[in-house]
Amino acid sequence: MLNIQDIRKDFPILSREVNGKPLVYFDNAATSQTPQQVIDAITSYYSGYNANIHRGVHTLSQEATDLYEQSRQKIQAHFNAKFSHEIILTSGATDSINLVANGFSSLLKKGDEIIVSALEHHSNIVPWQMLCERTGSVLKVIPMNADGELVMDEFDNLLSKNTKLVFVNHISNALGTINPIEYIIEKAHAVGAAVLIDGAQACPHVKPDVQALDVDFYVASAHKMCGPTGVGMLYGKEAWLNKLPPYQGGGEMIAEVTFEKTTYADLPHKFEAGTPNIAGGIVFGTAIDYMNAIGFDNIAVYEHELLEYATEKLTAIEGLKIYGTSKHKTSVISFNLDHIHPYDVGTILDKLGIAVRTGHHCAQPIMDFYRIPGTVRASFAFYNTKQEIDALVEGVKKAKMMLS
Ligand code: 7TS
Repeated sequence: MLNIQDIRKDFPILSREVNGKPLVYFDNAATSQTPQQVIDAITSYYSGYNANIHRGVHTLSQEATDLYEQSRQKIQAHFNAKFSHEIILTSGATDSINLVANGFSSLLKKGDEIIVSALEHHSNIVPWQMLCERTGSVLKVIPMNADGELVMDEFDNLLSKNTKLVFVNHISNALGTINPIEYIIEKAHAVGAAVLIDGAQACPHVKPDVQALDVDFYVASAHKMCGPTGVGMLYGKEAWLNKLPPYQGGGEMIAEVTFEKTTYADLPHKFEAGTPNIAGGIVFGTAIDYMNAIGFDNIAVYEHELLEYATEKLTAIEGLKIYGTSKHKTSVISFNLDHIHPYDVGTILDKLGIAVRTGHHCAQPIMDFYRIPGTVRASFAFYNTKQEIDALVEGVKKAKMMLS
């Protein structure tokens, strides 16, 4: 059992007010809040050992390098990667996806097929469209049903010997649906396709095991899992990372440079050109330690309780419709009030100190499917409470009264 009141003390922002009301932070799917332990680790870096990494003989540089590499090992252990050099530190999930999409430019040819899903974030659609434009490959889409689930029969039909890549998110950021990635990976591998799983929305809720999944690529952003913005990771199987060409050229990613020919560094540095977000990389590990100390099993049980509680209370409001009603979902509730624009509901909730996201959540095809401009999205984390959900429910009732 989690002691939520104790956990909340770790997050200084949770005790602030917004518009004269206690902050109720329900925009965790956009970014999570930051515990003091992570804030302290950022301060320690800048006040104690700020230096560039992998290049200095001096003590500060060595200390920073050691902690950066230790963090990579923590990330490796967390995701159960076989080698630490299979963990590439990037600026986030978007960067990780673009790295892979760019690499596949040289491996695909006209007529090859790429499969994405109807539930993707734009960052897992646009880079593949750009890749198709460059290579003449064709993008195919696994459709969704009214509950916000992927239609697996259709996926089976899309697969063929031409399928080279499949990209699906682990959990939908707009609806909360948990996708059957084990099935998708197995079926894609059976036709010889590689699979990238976008775990940006999953990693705050579950602990993926990349070896058990046998996935080729898995991406995540630290800022959705109690870490800072501007840092994330790409897991790739060693064989795939060796096959992909470098993404960006620059310092740190080379073995030797002459004007005639440059040779590239070994993994992971081949994909890490330039000075990275050093503090971010180091405290990504701190954030993972923090979440593991709370425990992903505890998080799953508690967040499910919040999801059920909020679903029941919100559904009882007349005229409120929830989008994303799969039995397999995490603590994201997307909803609309009859005839009322989501932005107007969000604005009234903000006046009451309640932070939600409104709009298409960077997943416009989902909104098109439902023929709506967007939704109000409340996304819960392990530090939220039922009392906060009560405040949301009262706020939504108030918005309905004011806007009807
Ligand atoms: N993939 C998914 C499933 C996401 O939810 C997000 C961000 C991204 C990729 C991109 O992550 P980034 O860290 O590179 O930006 N999702 C959201 C959201 O739902 N609201 O704001 C960001």
